[in-house]
Amino acid sequence: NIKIFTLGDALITFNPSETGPLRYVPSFTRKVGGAELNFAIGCARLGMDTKWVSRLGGDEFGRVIYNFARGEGVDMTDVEFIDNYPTSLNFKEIRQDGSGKTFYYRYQSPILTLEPKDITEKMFEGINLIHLTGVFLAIDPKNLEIAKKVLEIASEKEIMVSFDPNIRLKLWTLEQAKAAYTEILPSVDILLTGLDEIEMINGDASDQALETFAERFNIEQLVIKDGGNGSRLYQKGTWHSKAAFKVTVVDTVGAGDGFDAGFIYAVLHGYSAEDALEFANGSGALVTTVSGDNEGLPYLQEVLAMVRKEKIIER
Ligand code: KDG
Repeated sequence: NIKIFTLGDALITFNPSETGPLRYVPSFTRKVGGAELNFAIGCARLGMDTKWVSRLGGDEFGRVIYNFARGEGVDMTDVEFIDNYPTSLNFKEIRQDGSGKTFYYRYQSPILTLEPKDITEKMFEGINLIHLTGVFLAIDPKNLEIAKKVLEIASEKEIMVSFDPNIRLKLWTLEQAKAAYTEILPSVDILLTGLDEIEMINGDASDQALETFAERFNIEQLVIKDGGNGSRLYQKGTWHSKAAFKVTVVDTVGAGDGFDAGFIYAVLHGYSAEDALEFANGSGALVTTVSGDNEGLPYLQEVLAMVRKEKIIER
């Protein structure tokens, strides 16, 4: 079976009981979030063996995240509980159109205890693809060293690398983000970025500017996610594109992670460029139809039903 590796921080996510400004929201539902964990759950639901490396608070909320991720079938071998580092929190504001704002309480994340020396070759046995995101890099400057260690092992073992910049300007500045990405990108095979993000990173998102960007960093597959407008892929000098699926949006947070999981599944299963974009669009769209950062991540049959427009028998 295909094996995926990812690494990152998770949080307890509080979803509001009502849409609109957070100051008027009286109650929340406790859920689980974290870009890389969402990705890991997405991959696991699509049937891939997925390892998530992390550190969790040695508290009740750390247990919630652990049990949730384990329940989704994620390989938790390299997840440890850390005492005296409370699990981070994220309160979400959701607007009527399903788009969101995040309010982090993320001051001393347990993942700060992860060191480059904790990354060992053994973690990568049988791994086909490594996925990193900018959220992990944004949490602490030291995490760039950890990412570099992961990338060194990737290059030694010739493991494919995907990266999602996941810009979080509440965690660092654009200048800091760009400096870190510049160090990571030369090792990236598949870049999965939002159109708004690549515009920020590159200053210009015209086709020509993106082609130059892909060539500069030697990125094999440059994937541009554009929400309701669909997605595009630049590969081997050619652009491919696919329109988005029309769905009723409830909560957009996590859609990008769902797209990433879908795209990686499709690439590792030999899909053509257009089919991979379509599969990823379907996977991302389904995330937005359910409240929460990862609850809507689809199982394989659900994406297949969407892209082939087949019916699932419901009753
Ligand atoms: O991509 C979704 C994530 O943004 C969410 O689950 C929380 O990791 C998170 C973050 O830092 O925003």
